[in-house]
Amino acid sequence: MNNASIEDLKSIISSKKKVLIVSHYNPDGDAIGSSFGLANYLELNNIESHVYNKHKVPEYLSFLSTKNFHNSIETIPDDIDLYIVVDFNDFERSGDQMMDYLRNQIYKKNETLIVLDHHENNKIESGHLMIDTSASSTGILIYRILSEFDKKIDSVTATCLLTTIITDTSSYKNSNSNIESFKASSDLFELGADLELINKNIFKVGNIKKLKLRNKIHSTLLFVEDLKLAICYARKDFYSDTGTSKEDSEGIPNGLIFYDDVEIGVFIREIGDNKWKISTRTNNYIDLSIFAGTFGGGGHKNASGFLFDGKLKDLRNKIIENLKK
Ligand SMILES: [Mn+2]
Repeated sequence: MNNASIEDLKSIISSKKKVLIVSHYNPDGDAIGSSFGLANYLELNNIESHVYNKHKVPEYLSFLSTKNFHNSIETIPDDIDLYIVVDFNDFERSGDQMMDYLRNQIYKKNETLIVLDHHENNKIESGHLMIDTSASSTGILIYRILSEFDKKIDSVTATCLLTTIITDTSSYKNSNSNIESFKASSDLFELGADLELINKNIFKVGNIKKLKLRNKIHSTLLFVEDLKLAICYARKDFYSDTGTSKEDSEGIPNGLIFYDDVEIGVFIREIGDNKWKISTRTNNYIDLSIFAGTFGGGGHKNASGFLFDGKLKDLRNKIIENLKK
C-alpha cells in the first residue's frame, strides 16, 4: 500500500475531534515520545487526545507525561473519531486487549486509522499510512506532519520528539542517524526542547544491582570470531539473585557492538521453561530483519528480535548456523 501525503494526513487529523494514539507494549523512548508529543500538540489545537499503552511509562522516561494516558481499554471514551498507531505496524504489538479493540474499530466499524512508523514488514493493510524505514525515529514522521500545521510546535512537544531521536539513534551513534535526524534535532532544540532534561534522564546508568546483573550477563559471553558475533544470555535466576528486572538488561546487545571486533550483538533472555526472547543489533553489517525472519521474528536491518522454544545450547547453535548462511 502507498503512503499518504503529509497534506492528506494533516487534513484528516485537523478534521477530527477526539483522537486515540496507541504505541507498542514495552514502550521505548520513541513509543512514549511520539505518542505523548503528538497528543500534547493536538490538545493545543483543540483536538482531545488520548494515549494508550498496555504498559506504564518506564522509570527513565517518566519525565515525559500526557494528559489522558490509559493502560486499559475500559477507560477509553467511546466517541473516538480517529485512531493513530505509532512506532509499530502490526496490531499484535499493541497487546491482546488493544489488538482486538483495534481490529473491531478498524476492520468491522471502518473507523479512520493512521499508521506512523519506521519498521519494515508492515502488516496493517488498511488506513492512511506513513511508513518510512529511512526515518531514524517515528517522532521524525510526527515532526514532518506537525511542521505543516499553523501552530508553532511548543517546547513540551519538542522535548518529546527530540527524545525519540536521541533514544532511537542512541545519541546519533547508530547507523540510522542521517541528515534529517540532525536537522530535526536542531529545529526541535531551537523550538525549546529541553536537551539537558532528556540527557539527565535517558543516560542514568542505574544502581549497583544492575551492575551485578550485567556482570552475570557479560560473563556468559560467547564470541564467534569469523562471524564477528557476540552472544550473551540471562537466565531467570540472574534477575532474582540480583533483585533486578528485565528493564535492567535493556541495551545489552547494543553495548556489545561498541567493541571493535563485534559487528553482531545478540542477547538471549529466558522468559519461561525452555522459552527464550532474543534481541539482536548491528551497524549495517547484515540485514537483521532477514535473520530474525529465519526464526519467525522481525524488526529493522539494524535491530531485530524473535522468540525460541527449546534448549539454550540448540538456540545458540542455530543462531550461528543461520548467520553462516
Ligand atoms: Mn522507533
